[in-house]
Amino acid sequence: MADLLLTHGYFLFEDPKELQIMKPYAPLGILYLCSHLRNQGFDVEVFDTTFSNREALFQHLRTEEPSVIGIYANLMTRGNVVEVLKVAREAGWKTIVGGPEPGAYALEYLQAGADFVVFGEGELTMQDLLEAFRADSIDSCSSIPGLAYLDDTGNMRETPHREQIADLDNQPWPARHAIDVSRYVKTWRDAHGKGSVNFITARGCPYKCRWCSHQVFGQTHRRRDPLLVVDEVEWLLQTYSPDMVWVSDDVFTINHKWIRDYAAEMRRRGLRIPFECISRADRLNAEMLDLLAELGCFRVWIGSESGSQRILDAMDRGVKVEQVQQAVALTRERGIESGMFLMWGYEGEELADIEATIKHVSITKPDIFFTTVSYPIKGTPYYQRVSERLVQLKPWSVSSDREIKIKGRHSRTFYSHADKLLKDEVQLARLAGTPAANSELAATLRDQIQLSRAGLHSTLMEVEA
Ligand code: B12
Repeated sequence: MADLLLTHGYFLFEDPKELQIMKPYAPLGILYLCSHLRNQGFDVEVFDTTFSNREALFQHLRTEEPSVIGIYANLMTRGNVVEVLKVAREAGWKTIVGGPEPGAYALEYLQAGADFVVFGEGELTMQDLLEAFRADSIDSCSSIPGLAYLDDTGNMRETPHREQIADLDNQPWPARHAIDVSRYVKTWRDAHGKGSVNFITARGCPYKCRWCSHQVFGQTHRRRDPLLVVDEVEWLLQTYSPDMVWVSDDVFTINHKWIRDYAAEMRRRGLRIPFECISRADRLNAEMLDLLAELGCFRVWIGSESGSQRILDAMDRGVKVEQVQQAVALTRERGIESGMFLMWGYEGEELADIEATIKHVSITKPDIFFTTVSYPIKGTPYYQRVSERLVQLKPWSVSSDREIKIKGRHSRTFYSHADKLLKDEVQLARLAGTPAANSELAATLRDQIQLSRAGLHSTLMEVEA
């Protein structure tokens, strides 16, 4: 019987959308916990659910001798995690949840069957908890920082705040050998012709975008020593022979000196691997993009969010629309693809802002863009701002923050017209100046644009009740 079983509630084969995308990545959070706790002498196992199914996990929980289970949860996996909690408890396991969501819904998770909710980084809190369990002094848990639990009367108790790990370089790499990372690489390769692995070079994002969840790392930003990151990259390449990598940092190019040092070390060791990463327009310039290109970057994702400066300012995004346009142009000059994230329906967005976004994307012409209708993540200033207008359509345990309705906002139909309009306008803009500008396709797009714009106007007064 291990001291701890770590798992997460993500089942790739049960998720039709993710199956279409087929770009799974190893769950780094629980792998970091695993390596840290193993280094402290605990016997830790990982049940990676990604390629498994809930029956197999439930079977494991029912047949193994119960000890402690630690489950990662985010806003998409809540329903699954609640089910796992129920089965684990019934089978006699002590249950702990952590990750980006539970801290914002501590009471709900405790009432759903968690014995403990861990806030923020889990390494040190889990270590203290396992030590308390080992000493059989469960009462001492009330003195462990970074926790919530229910007391004998069913009231939630929160222990003091847990300080973050000061030096990430003293932490071990994630315990990738605890799971089958090669299966991730193979899944990528089978679906896309390229195998990929992920790693992080830093923790936390210092920016204050009002809709973004800072539940785990707050507003801090801690970077790893670039030389040690290169060690990990070198090991990843030797061990898994991926064709590309994904740097899963929130903003890879925050610290320009760091990127210079990292690039210099990769150059010194003769390492180059195609990769994609996320950045911000204000943290990209010609020098950074030259270095990214040299390192093998083939795609940079830039949070663009809106083409309306008024909305960007309302989000506290800290970026100018023109900066995004310049960053995409600089990216293109270096043969790097640009990907853009866009958001509809943020507080205060009017038709004119939507048109501004459409114009912005049509002018900028990123290689790919994704749109989302904004949703309030619990714990964010955006959630706070719209909290009085939120309508939970389904019970908490079987829904997610993505499904919360915001009263008074435009209807889904309205945003689907905006989406269609955006896609067609951008496609038409791409045809401009080419022989296809007068093609049948262009004529069809113009017709569709007219229809979508009419749809947008006719649904303008439809609001969520
Ligand atoms: C990589 C990533 C993805 C990858 C996931 C691949 C993977 N398996 O990692 C992809 C692209 C698929 C993805 C998708 C989505 N993501 Co994402 N993603 C990230 C990102 C950028 C990095 C994750 C990471 O590796 N972190 C590094 C590790 C070290 O941190 P960690 O996982 O949080 O783990 C620490 C603690 O949480 C804690 N901990 C973790 N597990 C456990 C378990 C226990 C028991 C305990 C005690 C503690 C504990 O200790 C760990 C070590 O300190 C984070 C942002 C971030 N910087 O974390 C967003 C983030 C996790 N994603 C987020 C969101 C919203 C999504 C999507 C819903 C987006 C969308 N619109 O589709 C989807 C959901 C997909 C799904 N079905 O689950 C949010 C989650 C918010 C929330 N409250 O849940 C985050 C936090 C971004 C944000 N700031 O808003 N994502």
